[in-house]
Amino acid sequence: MKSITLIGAPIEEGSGRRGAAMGPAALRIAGIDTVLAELGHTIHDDGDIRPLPARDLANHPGANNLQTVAAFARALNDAVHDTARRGHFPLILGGDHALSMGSVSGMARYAQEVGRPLFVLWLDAHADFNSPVTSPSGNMHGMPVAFFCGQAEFAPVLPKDRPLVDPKRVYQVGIRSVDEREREEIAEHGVNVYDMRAIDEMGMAQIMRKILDEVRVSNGLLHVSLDVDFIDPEIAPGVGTTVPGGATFREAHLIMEMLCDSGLVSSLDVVELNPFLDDRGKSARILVELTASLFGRRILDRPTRSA
Ligand code: 6HN
Ligand code: MN
Ligand code: MN
Ligand code: MN
Repeated sequence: MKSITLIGAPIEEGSGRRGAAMGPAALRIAGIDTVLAELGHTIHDDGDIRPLPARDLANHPGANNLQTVAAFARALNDAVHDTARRGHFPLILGGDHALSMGSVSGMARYAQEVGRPLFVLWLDAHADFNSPVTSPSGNMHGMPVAFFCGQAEFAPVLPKDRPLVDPKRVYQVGIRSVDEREREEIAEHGVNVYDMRAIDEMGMAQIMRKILDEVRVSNGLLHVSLDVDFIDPEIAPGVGTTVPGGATFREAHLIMEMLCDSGLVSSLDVVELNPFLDDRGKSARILVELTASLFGRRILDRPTRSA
């Protein structure tokens, strides 16, 4: 059983619209803490971080709301690192995907201290490998992967000498919407991409076995970043950037079940939930179910519920 620390990160300034700041509240209302406690884990809820904007940074034309995004990145870099050092599992409740600039950087620091390589499983419709130079929108939730790989150094958001993630240890699964410059960047830097077509052709189980084998042979830590838009919008509509043709309910659960069995996962982001766009809490509930699968709920343990 694990000691899990919930860290709410109500950021929406990294996305192009309002609503994701309500994500942590919706995940709590959907019962994320009770579900995990019922599985036998110890839950510490650290509440929501509410950092003041980073006024030391100048506004940047290609990085919308940089001061707020940087403030969350700095706060999470520290909170996630401290949580992992205390021996707890950091579970970050988003908030838009820009928060992963901080959460993944914090885990990269921790991984370096314990002398293990950090791998990242990026479950998303998008590659999130833009920079202020390449981004068509300027929205920083499209930039976290480039950032924690050291490929978007345009402002002193975090120290330049911080531990970075090797792009060859990033595995993107579910991808189906990539910008032109992003496509060149992920190819150039060797990011591992399993797009929806790869899932169709190979099946999720084979993809996950390959990824988990890589992490295992390297004795790595695995950070999982789950963007709501990874899942098909028919079943998870509560997100601002829906793309048709996403993962099914079972594909998403299978990933979580295989991750649980592997015992390799060190940390998790649940991001991009926009309760304002959701359909009566449907997406929040699916995210809670998926999190439960990652922490040990099995099909035969799922209670029968009346409709
Ligand atoms: N997300 N590639 C687009 C952009 O604006 O950079 C979309 C990014 C979406 C980000 O879903 O986390
Ligand atoms: Mn994303
Ligand atoms: Mn996305
Ligand atoms: Mn590059």
